[in-house]
Amino acid sequence: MSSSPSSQGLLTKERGCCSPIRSLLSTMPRSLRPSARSSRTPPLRTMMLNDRIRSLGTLQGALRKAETHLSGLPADTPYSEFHHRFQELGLEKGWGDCAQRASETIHLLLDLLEAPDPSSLEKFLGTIPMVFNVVILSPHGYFAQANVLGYPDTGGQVVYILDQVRAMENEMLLRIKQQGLDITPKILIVTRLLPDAHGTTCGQRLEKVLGTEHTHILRVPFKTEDGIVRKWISRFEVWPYLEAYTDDVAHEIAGELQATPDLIIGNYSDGNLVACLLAHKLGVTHCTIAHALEKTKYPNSDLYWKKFEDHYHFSCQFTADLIAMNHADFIITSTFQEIAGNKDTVGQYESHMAFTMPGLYRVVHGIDVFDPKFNIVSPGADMSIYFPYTEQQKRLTSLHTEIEELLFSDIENAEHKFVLKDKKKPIIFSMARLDRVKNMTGLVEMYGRNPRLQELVNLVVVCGDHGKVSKDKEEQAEFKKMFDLIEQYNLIGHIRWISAQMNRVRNGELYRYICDMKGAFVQPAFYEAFGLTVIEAMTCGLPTFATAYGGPAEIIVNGVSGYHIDPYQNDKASALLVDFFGKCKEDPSHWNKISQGGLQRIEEKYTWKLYSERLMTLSGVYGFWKYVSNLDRRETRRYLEMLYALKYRKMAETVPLAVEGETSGK
Ligand code: UDP
Ligand code: LCN
Repeated sequence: MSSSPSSQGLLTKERGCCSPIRSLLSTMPRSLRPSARSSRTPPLRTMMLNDRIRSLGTLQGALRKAETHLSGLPADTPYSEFHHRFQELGLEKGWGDCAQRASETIHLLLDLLEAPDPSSLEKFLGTIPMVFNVVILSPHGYFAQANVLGYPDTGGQVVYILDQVRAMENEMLLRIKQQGLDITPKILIVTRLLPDAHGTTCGQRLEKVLGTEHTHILRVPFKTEDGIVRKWISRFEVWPYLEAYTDDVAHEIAGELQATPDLIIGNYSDGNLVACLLAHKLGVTHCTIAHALEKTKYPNSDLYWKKFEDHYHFSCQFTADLIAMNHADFIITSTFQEIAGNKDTVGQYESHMAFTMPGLYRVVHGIDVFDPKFNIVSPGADMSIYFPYTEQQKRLTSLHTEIEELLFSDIENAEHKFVLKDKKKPIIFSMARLDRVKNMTGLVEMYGRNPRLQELVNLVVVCGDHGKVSKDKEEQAEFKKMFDLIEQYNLIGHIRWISAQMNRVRNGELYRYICDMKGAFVQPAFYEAFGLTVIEAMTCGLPTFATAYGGPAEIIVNGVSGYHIDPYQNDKASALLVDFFGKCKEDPSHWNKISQGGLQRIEEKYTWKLYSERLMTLSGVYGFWKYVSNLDRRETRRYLEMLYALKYRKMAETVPLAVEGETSGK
């Protein structure tokens, strides 16, 4: 079920180098193409080439003349001063905003026409204007800019997308400016409209994303024959709504954008399926981001799918994942291990290569993990919120009274339970949704089993909500287990259990406050696809101990920028922590060394700036490749259509619809 060579292969295919170059000429943007004409539709704008260029020969001639013309101009000559000459030659806006940039773009294309090589092709495709309208799908859960984090189904994916769009918009604006264009980009995050919004903006149709100019959240409701679905629906139960939802989304985005998107990005299984259906329908470049597929989180969930089916509906989910990942023009992952695993664990994608769901189907070629459509583009943390504790002039000291109340007050209320006895000790801190896989209860048990660790440090966990009874079954069970463990190990006086914290700015200062106390962050998950909390803690300079299963194993270089812990070996993990805090007591520079190591690792690999530059370049490369390889991929697409119509659709119909009137998941 795979296809599509990389940019590496574009120029070396059998058809010879001229064919892709001819395609390059025909894919080069000449105008913006609005999808439908209406009174609000902007006029068509010509870009890069006009009608004088009708063949490769005339293009080459024009480029050489333009190059000669530009060589006689000062490097910073604005485009307006040479646009008449460009138009005479058949060249329009889009080559660059000044003589030097236009000359570089022309030079690149001439090189490509004369001596093509993959890296110049990638550079050229990343330089020319290709992407102005982007649609990002993330249907499930509460998607909003405030008051949602930490609830079931609402975690890092929301943080990731909100940070991603800010970085992408900046990068798009920068590129558009450098290309010498005056086009306004648009990004739409499409999520579900939840009429029962519960103190959030999830019931609002359109919401501007803070810190952006041209990015909005567009909310479209799930509908059935009975009308709009009001209640929250777990991510495991969204399947029967998605086909009708896709049609509604297509209609809404056409109205909002007044144009066909240039790129559609899906997130997680449901978003990826809707993105796939939309991209298929509109013929648009399709990118998928998995975040955390369930197959790796629930061991043996394929073999024992029947046991899980009533609650998790993995039959729908795994089929949807196969369809979306094979349809995608390119796939973005946060780490290498997410694709192909490491010596100890199976990668998220790797686990879809071959598997059996007895009585349902056997997958012999689910995905090719060597397919060049896979790209590692790692996210970062918002550096205006998460910055090193040492940057004293930026520190939010006005929040310290609130933070001290949260950590140390002697009161127990809906926000925090249990009181710390010795408030001077360093803190082991952890924060996550109260999913079983996050293993927050495992951390409490690990701490409870080691009296020496209790002597050295306090434990502070942020998870769940003391103020509400959860409707999520896993969360309910974890809640009970946590109370039981605190009692069993007699942890009162050593532990503080704080409810989910929605204020990211304060959370940033909280990580730094724990740095001031020479504490550490522990991420104990049984499996963590990536782990934004790990990145946030390290970006603040907090030494981090994180699971060896999943992304953190790659984010952290063990012993240098933090430590790996094995969530299945509690005593070994707690011994490592005892060793660390013991060493730090004797030699405080040890703490600084690990803190510095973490900061350096982040700077080198995990920033949104690096992310957005790469994503925009990839969008150009794969947009071009989609055009060149359309014929080759037709058979895969037909097969996927069949899988969707004959298998997936029937499975989705078996998932029960939500019963209105019951209270929602928050
Ligand atoms: N988060 C938060 N408050 C909480 C729990 C989590 O703000 O009570 C944030 C956390 O800072 C991070 C995200 O939610 O930005 C969780 O992302 P991660 O990748 O660690 O895990 P996920 O929830 O996506 O599985
Ligand atoms: C979902 C997860 O479970 C995390 O591991 C990731 O960090 C997050 O999405 C963002 O990709």
